Parts: sequence; C-alpha cells; structure tokens
Amino acid sequence: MSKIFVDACFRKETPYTPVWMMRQAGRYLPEYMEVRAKAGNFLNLCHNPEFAAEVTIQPLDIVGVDAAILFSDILVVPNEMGMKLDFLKGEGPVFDKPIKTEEDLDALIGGEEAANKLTYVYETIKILKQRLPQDKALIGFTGAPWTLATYMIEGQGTKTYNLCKKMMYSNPEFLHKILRRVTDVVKFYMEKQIEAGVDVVQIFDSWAAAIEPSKYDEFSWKYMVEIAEYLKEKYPHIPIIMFPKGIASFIERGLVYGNFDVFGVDWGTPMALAKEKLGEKYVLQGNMEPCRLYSKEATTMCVEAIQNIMGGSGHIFNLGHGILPDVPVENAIHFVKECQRVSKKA
Ligand code: 1CP
Repeated sequence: MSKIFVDACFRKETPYTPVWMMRQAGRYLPEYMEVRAKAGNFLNLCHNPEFAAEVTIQPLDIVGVDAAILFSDILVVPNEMGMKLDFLKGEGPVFDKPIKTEEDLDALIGGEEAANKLTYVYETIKILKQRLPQDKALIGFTGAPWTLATYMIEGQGTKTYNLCKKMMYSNPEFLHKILRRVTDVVKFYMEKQIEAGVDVVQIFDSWAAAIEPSKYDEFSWKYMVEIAEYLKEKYPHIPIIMFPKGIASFIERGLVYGNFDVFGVDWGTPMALAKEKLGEKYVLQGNMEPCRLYSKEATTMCVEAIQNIMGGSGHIFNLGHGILPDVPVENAIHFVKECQRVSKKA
C-alpha cells in the first residue's frame, strides 16, 4: 500500500496534501504526560521502546496527522558518544562535561560503534513498523551536526552560543574536527534507522540561525548535504527532509544546494520566497507560525494562505517549528483538519 506522505515527498499525485507537526508527540497531549509519568522521566521514556512507540502513535490517533515521527531526542547521539546527559526540570538538557579540549573529543566514542549503542531507537522503530497503519509513514530523524555540536560545546541550550562561536573564529579547525566526528556517527545512525524500518528521515538544524550567513555552508549545510548524499546513494527510495531553521537570507541568495527531496521551511521564511527559490527543485514542507495554533481563526487563515501559494502540489503541510506545550489539543486537531480540507482534491 502506498503511503500518501512518502508519495508527497516524491512529488507524486496525492488525494490531499499530507500534514504532520514538528514535536507532535509531546507535552500538549495529556496522554503523553501519562506515559512520561509511568516512565519516570524524559530520558527513561526515550530509552524504553514500548513507551516510546506508544507516544509516537498518539498524535496519529488523537490529532489525525498523516505521518508519525519517531519519539526520541536529538541529544541521545552525543549521550551515546559518551557525554553524560540530564534533563533538568525547567532548564532543559545539560551535559556534565562539555567539550573543551582535544582530549575531551578524543575520549568520545565515534562512528559505527556509537551508532550501535542506540539499540533502543532501532527497537522502537521495529515495534512501530508492526503497529502503525500501513498507509502511515514513519519519520526517523537526527539533529544536524552543527545543532548537536552547540549542545556538546556549550553543555546546554544557549542564547548566545559564545563558546561555539569563540571556537568558530579562533579555532575553526577544532570545530571542524568536532563536526566531522558527529557527522560520521550521524551517517551510521541514519542508516541504522533506515535499516530498522523508517520510511523518511528529517535532519533538524534548529540552531542554524546562530551562524552568520557567509559561514553557514562551511559550518553546517555542507555536513548536512554530505549526510543526505551518503544516504541517497544507498537508499534512493527513502525521502530526506532538511530543516534548517532561520536561514531565509541563505535561501534568498540561492545558496541552498544538495541531493535531498524535501526542504522544511521555517515560519520566518515567506512560503512564496521559498517557492520561488526552491520550489522547482525540492518539495516544500511547512510553514505555519506555531503560535497561530492558539487561535483557530488565525490557523484557518494561514492554512488557506499557504494552500493558495502552494496550490496543492510539491507541498507537505507542517508548522514552521515545533508545537508548544500549552496549545489546546482541539486547536491542533483543527489545524490538521483544515490542512486536509483545503487541499482535498475532488
Ligand atoms: O517531556 C518533556 O518534558 C521533554 C520535552 C521534550 C520532548 C517531548 C524534549 C526535551 N525532547 C522531546 C522530543 C523530541 N525532541 C522529538 C520527538 C518527536 C516529535 O517531534 O514529536 C524531537 C523530534 C526532538 C528533537 C529536538 N530535541 C530538537 C530539534 C527539533 C526542534 O524542536 O528544534 C532539539 C533542539 C532538541 C533538544 C531538546 N530536547 C528537549 C529540550 C527541552 C531540548 C532543548 C531545546 C532548547 O535548547 O531550547
């Protein structure tokens, strides 16, 4: 049975434009909070394939999206490379020993050995392949090397990125060494997710906007393209979605390149601009401002506007970044229904 989401990624004709939401499995769902409480904490949830599979499926049943995204976190990768990770209440992720020196980097596990430690992720995928309806796609994912490196160098989320940027301008060779190590793990990690059964993969470069545009290719995009090209060569039937957040000027100047299928448009980039610059080469995903979900009217207006620009082809509906934890579930359902309604073909 063909999957509408996979078909749309390859620009095939579909009965309507499929829709999913970044961070669709999460705290806005009371059912998620229940499973998370059973697991004890967030990392336990990621490590337990039964629980992770359960929360992955929730948004399909509750919200009606057309694809499931594997429940995990981007930070399990540096964690399995040997960096101790905690999620502190109210503060987010914290690594106890951020990378400061060559010795710190050398001490980390690399390549396939690190990817092999993520067995709970592959186990979750295998469970999901059995439980997901045949017509729904499963999206696997990773953080982009740059976005992962920001946490590995800063030790936590950051507003200023000063440690990463100090390294970028005063010791770029070392930053490249870190990015190389992460890229090599991520290639194996994505490959193993595909072998375990994901139908599509997405690379999240959530902190792309922290890099000045003239340096974006050097420190992030080229590594993402390397991963995409490695996977495309081996698995041409698996669509690849690139989501770099906050790089409208890079798009505008025609600097996006590479062998992948879908470009995820963030909410700060006008869809019309993305269409003009990228719409011929790539299917576009996105891009409603997630806070519109607080208002059903604002949601409907935006869904219609995006539909008018995209015209129901070469497009996948999504938010322009993740859904926030205090969005009413009924508004998320409304968004999904509106996307399916406005794009339905007679
Ligand atoms: O339950 C909780 O309290 C934890 C909240 C939470 C959740 C639900 C975190 C902590 N991660 C996740 C799941 C998650 N993370 C998914 C699941 C699948 C889905 O989308 O439904 C995905 C794809 C991610 C990816 C992720 N983690 C990104 C990239 C995507 C994005 O939103 O930009 C990033 C940057 C992270 C790091 C992260 N994980 C969690 C937190 C609090 C953070 C830090 C964010 C920050 O630094 O501001």
